[in-house]
Amino acid sequence: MTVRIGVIGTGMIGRDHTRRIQQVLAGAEVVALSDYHPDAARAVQADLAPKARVYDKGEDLIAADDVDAVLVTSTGATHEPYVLAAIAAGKPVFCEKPLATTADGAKRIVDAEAAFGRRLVQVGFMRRYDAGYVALKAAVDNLIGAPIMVHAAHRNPTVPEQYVTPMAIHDTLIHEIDVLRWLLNDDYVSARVLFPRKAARSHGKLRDPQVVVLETAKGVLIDVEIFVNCHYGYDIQCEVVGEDGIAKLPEPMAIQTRLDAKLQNPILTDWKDRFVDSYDVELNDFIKAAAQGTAAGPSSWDGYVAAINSDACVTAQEREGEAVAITLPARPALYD
Ligand code: NAD
Ligand code: ISE
Repeated sequence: MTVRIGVIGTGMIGRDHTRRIQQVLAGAEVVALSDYHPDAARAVQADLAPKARVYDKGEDLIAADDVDAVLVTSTGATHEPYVLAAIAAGKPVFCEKPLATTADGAKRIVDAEAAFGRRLVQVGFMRRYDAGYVALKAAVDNLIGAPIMVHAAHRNPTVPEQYVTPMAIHDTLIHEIDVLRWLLNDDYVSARVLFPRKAARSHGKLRDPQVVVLETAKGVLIDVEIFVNCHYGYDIQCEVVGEDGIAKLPEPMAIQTRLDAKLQNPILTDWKDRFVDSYDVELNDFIKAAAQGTAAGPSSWDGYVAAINSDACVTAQEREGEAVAITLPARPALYD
């Protein structure tokens, strides 16, 4: 079966996922496109999916008879209504992070999916599909003994002026928030945020860098440095300290050179290149599950938990240095 997919939001990642479905992956075809700016949808149609129909409204795309499954890749604040509409239509939906911009919004999605009674939603937490993180998880589970500490870093070369301090949590740390609880098979009980002096390249409305300290239910202490104007590259680091040893996320494959009396390894500069393979694998997982009328991988429960944790981290930013407690509600049986 070829899964007929409609894509809502044809900006940077909507275009890239359309390219994946049309040119890289098997088993699916983009048959519909929609964007708040119809010209953006028409441009993707012209470049990547000439047979796709362009809809003015995302809701009409979701309702279309020839759309089997939906990709929501629009701006974060617009995700919730589209995901709810897809659940109401009984169609599998892949939603880019964040699932919703508030924990209440994410809970409405969890409630709707639980009431529907079958998983339909996959959230775009692609790091769970990254070969490096998968290998790291195997080492954490089988080699280094029970985890005690995690040291992590999420560094971007630069961010635009519109990127303000809470976005370091909602837009950036959210990947660590998801992948580290998956990696440790644990949940967070508190968050603290510490700010060193502001880096010279950080702009007016952004306090950059910052360090988020998360404590888990099993007593693991995690420090994550977020530095989104680090200038030198896009760099994701993760090291887990266990009872018996240490496991570290591998560096992306790169050609090492010995040239001009220097030993050098290139560093990537764009997140699209760093996780290019994991985006392929996560969408492949979505297509396979959608062909069966369901969803797999990171669930709306994971999206909801990420939203609760993100809210706690933003409060912790506001209360610099203070520990903010995190409690999770009971998990519906659908997500066991
Ligand atoms: P973008 O700004 O390039 O694209 C967003 C698109 O959504 C734009 O074309 C915009 O016109 C459209 N849009 C806005 N409101 C809309 C609405 N109501 N209905 C339909 N379309 C609407 O942004 P982007 O970088 O492509 O990010 C999109 C989403 O993907 C965000 O939620 C972002 O956090 C997420 N994202 C995830 C990753 C990842 O690594 N998983 C990377 C980048 C972006
Ligand atoms: C971006 O939105 C992403 O999701 C990337 O994966 C992340 O690394 C980057 O910091 C975000 O801005």
